[in-house]
Amino acid sequence: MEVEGSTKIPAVSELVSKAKAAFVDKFGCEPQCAAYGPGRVNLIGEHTDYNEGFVFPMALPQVTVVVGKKSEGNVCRVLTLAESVDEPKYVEFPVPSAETPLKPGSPKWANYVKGVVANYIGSVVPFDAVVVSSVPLGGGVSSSASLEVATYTFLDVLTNGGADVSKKDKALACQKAEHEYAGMPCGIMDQFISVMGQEGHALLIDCRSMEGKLVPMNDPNVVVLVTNSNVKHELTGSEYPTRKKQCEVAAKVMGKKSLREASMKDLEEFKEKLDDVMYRRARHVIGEIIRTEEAAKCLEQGDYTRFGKLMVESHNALRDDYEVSCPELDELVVAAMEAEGVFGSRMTGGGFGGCTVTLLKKEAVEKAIQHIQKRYSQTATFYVCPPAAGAAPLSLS
Ligand code: GAF
Repeated sequence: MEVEGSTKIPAVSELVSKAKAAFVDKFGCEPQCAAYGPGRVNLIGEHTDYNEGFVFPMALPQVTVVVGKKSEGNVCRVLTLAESVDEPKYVEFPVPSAETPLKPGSPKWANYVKGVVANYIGSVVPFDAVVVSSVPLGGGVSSSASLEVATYTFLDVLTNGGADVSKKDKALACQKAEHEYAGMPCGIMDQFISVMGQEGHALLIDCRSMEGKLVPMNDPNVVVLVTNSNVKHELTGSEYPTRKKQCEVAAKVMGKKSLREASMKDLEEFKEKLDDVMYRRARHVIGEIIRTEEAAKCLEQGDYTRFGKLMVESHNALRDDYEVSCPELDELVVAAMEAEGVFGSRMTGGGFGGCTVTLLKKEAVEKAIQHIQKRYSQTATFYVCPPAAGAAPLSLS
């Protein structure tokens, strides 16, 4: 869909051509196989996955592509063309073994690849590969999960394996890669949706049972607008584990395994035993889990007005109780809510910068973009994003 003011999302085939040309240039031969993993936007259900709650993301048409070939010897060689990643953009590392275990290090981008290689369920063979991506980096739309999942799917194709490994186990292996190699104690949402997304659907994920329910999202009159604030406050890294810990402590104080088990009534009952910060963190999570389940029902019923209200409630709780928003994201949400035809808007992802997600009438999108940009103090980037498919192998012909 071409929309004035929005950035065109490159087709996957374009990324493959780019990666193929770079592969020939770097390694002097044609790649044999390719795979991709999408980024994601979370419609609602923020900071609930590591509390065993509900999340409601959809896969994005922006993807990471890996193309490559088995190689001789014992070394994996990877070149990335992804923009704004740390240098160097080319790395070599051994196929992991007892004698040569992999370790995270620098450059940081390669840790996601190495982490997946180390956690791959099956035996890894040496390979040469090129990575390209259209997922905005540091935008809170899971560029890292898309790289992990693309790498995992690429290894499946490369080794003709993976057939006996469930999608859930693949997502869990990629999550482990992120924990161990990027030091980010993330929940399961990003890897899960990157593996399991389906075109024209959002996915309600129950992070306790690990079950997903696909909800159709294919009303031709309604669109999802992802707005990149183009700011990233370097707080996510340190603040994320702090939030996770606060939630665990709050659950413990209430005698619960996780905040999923706690109700608003429990929270009020234990108010005196929780300090103000912990109380507010738990209030966001408990409220957000309720909002997310309701939002999925609203989408099924086509009740976009209520869905939009829940999005705004979610944003406000993330801003005031969970304290993971920032002035730029707040500005974008206020501006979006002033525009005509907008049902709802909120920050999406970990927070402290990155993107907002807005649900609005298709006929209103161009004017909404103009309005948001006019009111935003910086330069935003806009993407109109139809719900896309999860990771898959790609043809090279
Ligand atoms: C990051 C994490 F990786 C996810 O697991 C999730 O917790 C999200 O922040 C917040 O909802 O993307």
